[in-house]
Amino acid sequence: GHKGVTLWFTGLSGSGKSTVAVAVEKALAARGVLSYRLDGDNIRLGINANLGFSAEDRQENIRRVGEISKLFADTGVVVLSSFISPYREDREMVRRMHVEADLPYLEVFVDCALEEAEARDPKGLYKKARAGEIRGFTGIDDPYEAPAAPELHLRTDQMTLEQEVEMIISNLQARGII
Ligand code: GGZ
Repeated sequence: GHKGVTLWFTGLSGSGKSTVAVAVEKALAARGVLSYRLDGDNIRLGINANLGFSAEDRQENIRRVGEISKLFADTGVVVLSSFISPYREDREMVRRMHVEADLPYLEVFVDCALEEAEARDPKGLYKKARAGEIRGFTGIDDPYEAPAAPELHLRTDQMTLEQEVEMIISNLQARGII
């Protein structure tokens, strides 16, 4: 059996948050562990369709996703939440929600140099941000506050995906979560 937990992936656009979460989801499924992924693609089109990218909207995005993550974790699911979540204060709010509900919470810093994320530019958004076609883009003309003490620190510009998955799975095992 296993307990619920929220793994909170934070990092720049293009850092690899979703890629790692998908791979961890696969590894968990292979072990018979139920997980669920939350990210901008399923959240910002649905429940948070009314939110943009101002500091206030990002905070509300993170607050709602934090509450949703908490509810899933409370049912025993391993929640994989991938959001840039650029503000330390917003991430600490989500951590507090979980601590107060006595639910495990692990912050995963998906750390990638801006130059590398920008070189990847899978959706061409950095290019648009540099051209001024998108304003307030994280890392370009909007802040990203790196975590000071994440439970897990993945350097996606230096590690393989397999190493990253292994690091997360063994950490969950060491904590007795799976
Ligand atoms: C950052 C933006 C922006 C701005 C659109 N800044 O690479 P993506 O496309 O798929 O990931 C980014 C996603 C970020 O949504 P989050 O909900 O994770 O952000 S936050 O946690 O800050 O609320 C990017 C796209 O949305 N995108 N405009 N201005 N990313």
